[in-house]
Amino acid sequence: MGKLLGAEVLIKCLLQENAQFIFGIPGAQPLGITDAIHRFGRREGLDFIMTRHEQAAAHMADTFSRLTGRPGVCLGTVGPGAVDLVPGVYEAFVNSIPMLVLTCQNQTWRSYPDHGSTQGCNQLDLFRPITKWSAVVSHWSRMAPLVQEAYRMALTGRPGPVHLDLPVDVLFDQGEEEEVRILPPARYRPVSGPNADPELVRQAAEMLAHAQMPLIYAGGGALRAGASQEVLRLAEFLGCPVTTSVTARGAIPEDAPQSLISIGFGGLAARNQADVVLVLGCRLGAFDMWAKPPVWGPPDHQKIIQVDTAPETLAENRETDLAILGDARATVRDIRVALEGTAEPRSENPALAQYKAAQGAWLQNFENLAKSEGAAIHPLRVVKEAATFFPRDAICVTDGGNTTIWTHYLTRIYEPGSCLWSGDSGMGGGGLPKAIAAKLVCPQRPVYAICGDGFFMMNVQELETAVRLGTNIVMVVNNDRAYGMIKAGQDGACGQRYIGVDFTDVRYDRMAEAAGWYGERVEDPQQIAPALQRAVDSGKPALLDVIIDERANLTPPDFATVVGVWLEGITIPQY
Ligand SMILES: Cc1ncc(C[n+]2csc(CCOP(=O)(O)OP(=O)(O)O)c2C)c(N)n1
Ligand SMILES: [Mg+2]
Repeated sequence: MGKLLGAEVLIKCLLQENAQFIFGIPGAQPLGITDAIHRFGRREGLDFIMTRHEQAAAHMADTFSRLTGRPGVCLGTVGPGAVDLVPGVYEAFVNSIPMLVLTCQNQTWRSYPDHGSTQGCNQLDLFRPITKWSAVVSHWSRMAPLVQEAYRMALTGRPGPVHLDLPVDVLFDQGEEEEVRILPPARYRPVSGPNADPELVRQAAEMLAHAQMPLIYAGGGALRAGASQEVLRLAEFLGCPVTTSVTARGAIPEDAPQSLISIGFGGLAARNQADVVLVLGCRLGAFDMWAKPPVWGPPDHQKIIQVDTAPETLAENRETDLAILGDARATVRDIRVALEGTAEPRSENPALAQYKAAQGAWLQNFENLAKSEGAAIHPLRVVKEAATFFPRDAICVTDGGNTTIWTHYLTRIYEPGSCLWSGDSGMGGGGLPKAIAAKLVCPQRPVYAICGDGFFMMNVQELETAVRLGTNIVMVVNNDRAYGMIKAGQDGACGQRYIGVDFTDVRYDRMAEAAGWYGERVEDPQQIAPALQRAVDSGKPALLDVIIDERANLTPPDFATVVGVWLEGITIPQY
């Protein structure tokens, strides 16, 4: 046995977790890490993916996690590199996405507190509010135990990003290989569960068996747990509908017989009228309308069974009738097994057909708008053409203000990890890096992104990354020359006094071409589908710069509801 650098111990621990990639930008302090990847990491299955901004690296690590279930890893050098990671880490934190955030740090003897080093930064305090856990590896001997603890923290309870700060002297320090315990994950963290208390499972089964109109509401925890099949089996047994939170689309196929689209009238009615709701892995936050009336039923009439891996999430926002600590997939399976032993399968609840009919009528309005042949392209036309063009297993990324709202209306999602967006964080700018990472992680699946022109430009530097990695994605930029969503707010609330919302005309297609992409500007609605075909046929990453009807983009559906989520309780004076 020989000597190992601190950086080598780190890489060996990441290899145990099958981390596959470190996304980031190199620097002087990370030299030990990148060189270890070059010398043996790559050969053994861990590569370095360079981005052109650390924010993009964090979004890519988040995407890796969503698509593989394993925490993505991102890296920034001390000071600026660490600070640049923040937006992407924030998004993962808000959405409970497990991730390992690595930052390099100046020498232990001149940090905490820093006293004048270049790039000096208190990175522990920087990341504390946007990670679950944050630690400095202050000695070579602590590297393996702290990496292992980081994974344990990221993956247990409510999952989320964790942060390790790596001083450069520790990374280059050497120790005896025999003194370090590089272990397989099962030796230092749970690899499944937790399993629910059988008595609570029995009570849940009884409540569901006696319900008039049960409903299953699947959140991000159900998505992460891979609960799809179990949820559908339970719904079949109960003959009941299933709907998801807007951030857990794909937890069940949206065309499954029991599925009601999250934002659709059917799904909303079911949420309001169900007498027992089984909530799976969901915090019941603002986008869930806090699980309170008028959207949900009042607590006296609607019982809630809430299942979560995080005890602090149970009953956080809505009082529960039964709180169960447990993994969504295992708990749903246990409830079904308990039901099969005590009750008969139920025929389909008659309400489901009514909800489906309401959903169909609601959707029809948008389908009609999407057929619009007007010279100015309606945003829904773009969404519909793209959703129709790409196959069922495509991954759809969306990033934009009103563009994101439109995209949710006419895309249908059929499997976990197929709808990537900022969710509860509202974080703009992740679209391009997420699409690149999705293609890197799932090269067999078509990946397309529908982005607003505003948010697309927030990480436009990654155009080069896509070419370098050979990730042939299709990027559709909905070009209204504006921060449309904010302009819409100024339209409605500020008497059309527009400020800080209008752009000049930019040829996004030519920017993409300059980076080696296929690019095309689309101004005729009839040309959207042929342009998508040319994009795919180009054999390159491809960008369609679609000039959309800027007036139409100011009036997305249910805009007042969305604004109501942000400005709840606020009265805006009229001038
Ligand atoms: C990083 C970030 N900055 C600002 C905002 C506030 N914001 C919400 S929507 C929006 C406009 C987005 O414009 P665009 O991407 O062009 O989409 P559009 O609304 O025009 O369809 C802005 C600035 C945000 N959500 N995220
Ligand atoms: Mg815009």
